[in-house]
Amino acid sequence: MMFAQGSISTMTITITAFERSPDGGKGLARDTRVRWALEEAGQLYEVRLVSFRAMKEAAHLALHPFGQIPTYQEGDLALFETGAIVLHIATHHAGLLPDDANARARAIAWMFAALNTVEPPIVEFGMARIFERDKSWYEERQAMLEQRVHTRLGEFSSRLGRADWLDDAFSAGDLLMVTVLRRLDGAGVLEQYPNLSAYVARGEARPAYKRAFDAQLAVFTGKPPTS
Ligand code: GTB
Repeated sequence: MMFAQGSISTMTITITAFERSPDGGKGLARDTRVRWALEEAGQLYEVRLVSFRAMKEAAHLALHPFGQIPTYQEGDLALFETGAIVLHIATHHAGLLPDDANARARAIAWMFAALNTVEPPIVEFGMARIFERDKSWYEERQAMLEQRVHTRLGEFSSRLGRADWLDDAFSAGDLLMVTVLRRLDGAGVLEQYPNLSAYVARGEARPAYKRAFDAQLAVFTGKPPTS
């Protein structure tokens, strides 16, 4: 598959994604944030779909030591970890990081905050909902994990306040934060923070996000993206 927007890198960018994402095309797997960053940056990219089995085989492990998706290849460069991939895209193309040095540093701090401070409790909470439901201690642990998510969301909600984005303009920090918050889809948690729900909706309304979402959904529908 190949998706085209805006200016073109001289080298082909290839990312990997699930051949069949367990989310059924809801855009919750982490290739969506890389697709979104590439769309914001106006870069063409190709997608190589990998099965769960292939992800653990030598060829893929050479690209990703933990046998996961997404990976990113561009010429001689092979990257894994979505934070590093989005930062690479944001560093080399306009649109995802401000020019002002301090604003740029703040945006990068928010990228780390999204992945290092906000994402872990959200992922832990979500994983328990999927894999631990049959455990005798599920309810008790789940209440604790949900409380940890609320702690972070409450703090983040206070900081975001009425602002549209984390700083003056949309940045890679917002991109990662929105994708992290989207992992709460269906949990009935984010809705308790109207400013955060609106923040996620603002991210999802961006044309670049829509193109990224449609492209990952097309893996399921088998139909080419419409936007
Ligand atoms: N820290 C790494 C990064 O940011 O790149 C984490 C990468 C990662 O967790 N990749 C997952 C993976 O490859 C896919 S995104 N898992 C397979 C494995 O570890 O064997 C996580 C994910 C998977 C599925 C859903 N879903 O179905 O809703 C959501 C998110």
